[in-house]
Amino acid sequence: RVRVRGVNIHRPIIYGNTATVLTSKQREQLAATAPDHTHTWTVAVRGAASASDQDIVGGADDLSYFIKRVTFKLHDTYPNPSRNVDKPPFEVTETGWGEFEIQIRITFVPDAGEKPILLYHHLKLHPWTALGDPEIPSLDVALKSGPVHSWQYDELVFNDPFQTFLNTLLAH
Ligand code: SLL
Repeated sequence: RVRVRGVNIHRPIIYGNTATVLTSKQREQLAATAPDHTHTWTVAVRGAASASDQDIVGGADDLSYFIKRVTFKLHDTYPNPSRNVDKPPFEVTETGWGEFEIQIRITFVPDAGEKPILLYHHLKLHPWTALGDPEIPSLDVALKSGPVHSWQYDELVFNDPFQTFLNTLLAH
């Protein structure tokens, strides 16, 4: 297997979460199993198309040609906190009551010969509030301000990639 020396190629991604306050109907449905849950949220890793890629539709967000698995390590209060996702969309949706740090491990396809990389995301449930207001707004206030979004842009960089992996990346 040949490495292509001096080449580095990157793939832009975003990772993070959206969160919304549970409706009273959703809370009713959870009353027996998780009466303390207040929010539903989705944590995800997605492709970030550059402006010039905007016209690439369908599959622009499918990272499975170079990502084999994304493991989202949730807080220990969750059953089976280590969640493996082996196909797109690389995301986990859950309900809960609290914010915590999520460890995101990205494993590449075997052809890549790349070590997994670790990212950390602080799950954000509560909207930002004005100075002097409570840091965690009441559910009524949060409901009115709509879904919370917390996303990071990043680039997965491959230095001296294997020729076959480089071809795979360039073919997409
Ligand atoms: C806190 N350090 O104390 C954080 C921990 C844990 C969040 C937050 C529910 C889990 C479940 C859940 O939201 N855990 O019931 O399955 O704020």
